Amino acid sequence: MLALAIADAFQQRFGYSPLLVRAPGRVNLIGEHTDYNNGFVLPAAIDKEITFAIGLNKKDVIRLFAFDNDEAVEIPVGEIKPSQTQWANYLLGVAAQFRDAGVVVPGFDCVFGGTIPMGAGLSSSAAVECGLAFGLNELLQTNFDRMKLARMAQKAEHTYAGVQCGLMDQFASLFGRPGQVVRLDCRSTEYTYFPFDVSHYHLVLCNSGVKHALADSEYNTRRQECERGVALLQRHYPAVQSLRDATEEQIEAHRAELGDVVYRRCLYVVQENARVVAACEALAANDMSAFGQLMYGSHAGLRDNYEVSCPELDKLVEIAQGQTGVLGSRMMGGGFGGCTINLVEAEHVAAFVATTSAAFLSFYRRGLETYQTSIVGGVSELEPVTQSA
Ligand code: GAF
Repeated sequence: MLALAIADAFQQRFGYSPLLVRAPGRVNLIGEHTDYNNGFVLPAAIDKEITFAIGLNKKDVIRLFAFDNDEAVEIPVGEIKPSQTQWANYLLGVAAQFRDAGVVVPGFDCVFGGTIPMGAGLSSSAAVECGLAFGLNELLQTNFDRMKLARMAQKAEHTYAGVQCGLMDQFASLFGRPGQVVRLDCRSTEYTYFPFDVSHYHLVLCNSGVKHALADSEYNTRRQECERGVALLQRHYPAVQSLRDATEEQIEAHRAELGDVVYRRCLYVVQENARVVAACEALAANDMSAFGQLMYGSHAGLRDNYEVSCPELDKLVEIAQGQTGVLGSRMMGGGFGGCTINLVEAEHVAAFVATTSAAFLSFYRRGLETYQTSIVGGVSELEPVTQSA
């Protein structure tokens, strides 16, 4: 059991008993690149998680240990700053957020490891940030609420990982509920849970195995393109504070002024927001085939107008489309690689996995990893586990 191994590693390295925390990764059913445009998203926390052992060490040092790659980083508590070691930045960024919130951060120890595949678009980095934020909040008794912790984790990603992400991933990791997806309004931060019936429909992830080095810089570029669109639209419509406030008609009316690229980015975001709203109505009405059609529409927009897909993701969606029992398929997350998410009728899951894997193998000459996810609760403390001597 992973928690036992992590707790053991902590005890052996540091000689005392830690607090244990689990933090899940996420899927997003629909609503991509809408979060930083003040729009809607529809994520859920999944049973791929990071486990943490954390404790205060009564020394002036932060000692971090990545269990999965057997690497340690130490930094004096008075000198929290970005590290050369990428994984450490997700943790140090969170410590910096506590410090910047006026908390005197004492020395602490953290061992972490997990089952979220890296670079698969399942938000392993947000899980790392959120798990430590939750753990420090407990140990330091700072009483920040979950929304504040999500924002601190998001800020850690901005400042220490250099990705100007929205709130979705951190929100999903902290606010997940078993068996439910959650629609977040990223403008008001109001959220609504919807039951997701896993006895009839499964969410199957297909990992393209692609991780483009450009993903982070392209992500930031998309965000800038949206901001440029808002600035131009605002000249004509002062009420447009973000793309959430814009309409397709407004974007069409100023197509030439926006220019082709910014026009298509804005159009995608406005249409995707509308798709999330429609998808939630379909979910509430249990109209899963309408829901699936919206997923296909999302993929087409991400591929053609937002231009964040890649050939492997497009191929996976193409292979899925038309298979018996497949209601919807699309790329998920930031893009440029990672997974597709597929809405599949329960009795057709085995055939879907077999057919898709065979088609992918024959096209790319390499195997396809697939994950059948279940929807779990957000970040929580784990019961202490029995440790070996
Ligand atoms: C990444 C980001 F971290 C999220 O905030 C979100 O923008 C997503 O890409 C795209 O929807 O996961």
